[in-house]
Amino acid sequence: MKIGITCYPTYGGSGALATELGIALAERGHEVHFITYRQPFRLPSFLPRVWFHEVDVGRYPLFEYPPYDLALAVRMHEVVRDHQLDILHCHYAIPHATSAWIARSMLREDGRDVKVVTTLHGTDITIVGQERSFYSITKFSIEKSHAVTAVSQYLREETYRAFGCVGCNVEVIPNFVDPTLYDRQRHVFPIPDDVIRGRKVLMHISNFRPVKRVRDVVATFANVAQQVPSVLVMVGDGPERVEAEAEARERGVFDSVVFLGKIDTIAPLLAGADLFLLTSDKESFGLSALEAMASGVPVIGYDAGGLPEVVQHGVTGFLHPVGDVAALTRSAVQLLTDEKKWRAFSTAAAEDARTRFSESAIVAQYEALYERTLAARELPAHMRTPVSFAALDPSIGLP
Ligand code: GMT
Repeated sequence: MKIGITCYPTYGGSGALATELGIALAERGHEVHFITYRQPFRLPSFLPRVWFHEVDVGRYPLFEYPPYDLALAVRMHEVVRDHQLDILHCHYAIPHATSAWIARSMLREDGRDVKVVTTLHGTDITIVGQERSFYSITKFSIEKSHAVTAVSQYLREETYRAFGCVGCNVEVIPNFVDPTLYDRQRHVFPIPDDVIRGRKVLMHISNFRPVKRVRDVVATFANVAQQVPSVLVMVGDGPERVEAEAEARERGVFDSVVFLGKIDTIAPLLAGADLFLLTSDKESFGLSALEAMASGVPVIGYDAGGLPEVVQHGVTGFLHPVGDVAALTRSAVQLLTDEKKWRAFSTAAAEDARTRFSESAIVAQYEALYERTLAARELPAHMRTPVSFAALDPSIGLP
């Protein structure tokens, strides 16, 4: 098949997953075209059967807000036309699924067509998509996609709850990891010994957005450090980094926290971690938690969103109610002070990541979805049963 993939190319789970999926599809013999404004951060410069098409957004002085959605639609239209793509796979609904709908409408004017698959990743449904300014276009774009997937059961249900959906089918296809890359044995931990000095390593990786509650990461660490000699490695960057730094200063642990900023290749870092902390109050899946698990790192986090579908409480990590830093601390100390228990959790996490979230099995699910979508005949507009998106919660998004 010939597949176009559009995602956010910058640091973030949806872009990481979309890129890994594209690479895996190309390895299986498909032709893959990434269409976005920058080379995705996890895409190496050259791979057989992989193309990158940059979207150039004109910077005319009149445009206070340059219309990226339109430039993307134009590029999608060109790439589908010039490379005869079968599928446009949009990761994150806004604005990608909308641009795909425009591109498809333009193609149909030329007597061509393409099938649109949209994967919902998280805040496109749980936060941004529910904002008044985006609600109806998000609903419309999901409705107009030929197939829609969500990365967890939680996100599927949240899509139905927030947008209402009669006569549509959101399929759950979970995220996956490359088991050969996220392997504890394979890497040398890059942080020098004179920084770690024999202490336990707690790690957090994210885009430091408010939803991640990074102050809770630091607060948990500060409590743990009083009982177990340890260091906190913070990977990534974003609006709440200053808050995390402030929390570290206020709690007197700033010297034991290493802020690394944005790092593209995290597998070697995870290979040296003892615990992974993820304290989001809404996490549709938690790809970084899965990458940690695959690397044999137990996860401590909140029992929120789709994270319980990834982390098995008491087996591969511990999950506690949002805000319960004391419980996070207890679980962390328990694992860090009981070597036998830590080893059991570490082994279970690595195994679970490889079985329930196996790359080959999940990529095959996407292939099957593409095939079904291509095979499905579309009824002419006048014969289609209207899909009704009735907002179940009247407070969301409606004018
Ligand atoms: O939804 C977002 O804020 C962005 C997105 C990203 O690009 O990091 O994150 C979401 O997609 C990831 C990949 O599917 C999931 O692992 C994350 O849980 C999800 N983030 C949230 O739900 C906050």
